[in-house]
Amino acid sequence: MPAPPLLIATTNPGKIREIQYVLAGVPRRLLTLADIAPIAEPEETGRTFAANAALKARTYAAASGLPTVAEDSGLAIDAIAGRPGVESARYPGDTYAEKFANLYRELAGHARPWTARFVCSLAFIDDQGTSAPAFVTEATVEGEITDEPRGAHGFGYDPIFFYPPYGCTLAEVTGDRKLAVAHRGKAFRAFRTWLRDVPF
Ligand code: ITT
Repeated sequence: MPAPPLLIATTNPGKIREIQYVLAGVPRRLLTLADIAPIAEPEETGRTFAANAALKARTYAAASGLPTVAEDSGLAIDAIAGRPGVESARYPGDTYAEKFANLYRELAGHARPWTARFVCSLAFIDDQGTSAPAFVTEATVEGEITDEPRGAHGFGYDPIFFYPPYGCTLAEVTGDRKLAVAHRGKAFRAFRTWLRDVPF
């Protein structure tokens, strides 16, 4: 019996790379949005990561007719009440260099350490988006915002996210070292384990 399909529903190339790495070897035929007819990106209206993950999974499952996994993620900084949070992708700045500069402006005057976490909320829908997700999970990684960006690996806010056990930012380590400890790696490993036990 051929492996059933699984749509990885994200438009973010950094996420795709990490998710494909973690899900390699699962008994599913992994598809990305590039493999199917174009689907309009849903507006992320949820106020929580979990709500937006479910919204994305439902939208892409309904439009594609495929079992679909989606995630919503972001950076939550304690000194500024958890911002940018669910707005991380839309935080002001056309480039990440600009986003970092704007964040440093916001953080100026707030006492250090600037503790923060990355959050990844995952939702999987195995029908056509008509019911509640069959699997959800949320994972985090704790760290601190650095004084200046460092490192060229990873994507997004990785250069300003200092991970104390490694003594460097998540952009200064290889992809597999990041995934071993970070939010997306944890969430998708939990999903991978769950998928293994699902009969198909
Ligand atoms: P999709 O909705 O299509 O999945 P997106 O990038 O718009 O792509 P989100 O709305 O979930 O996804 O925004 C997540 C943002 O949070 C992402 O664009 C980065 O700015 C940031 N982010 C999430 N995970 C990150 C990570 O591992 N490293 C660095 N930044 C991260």
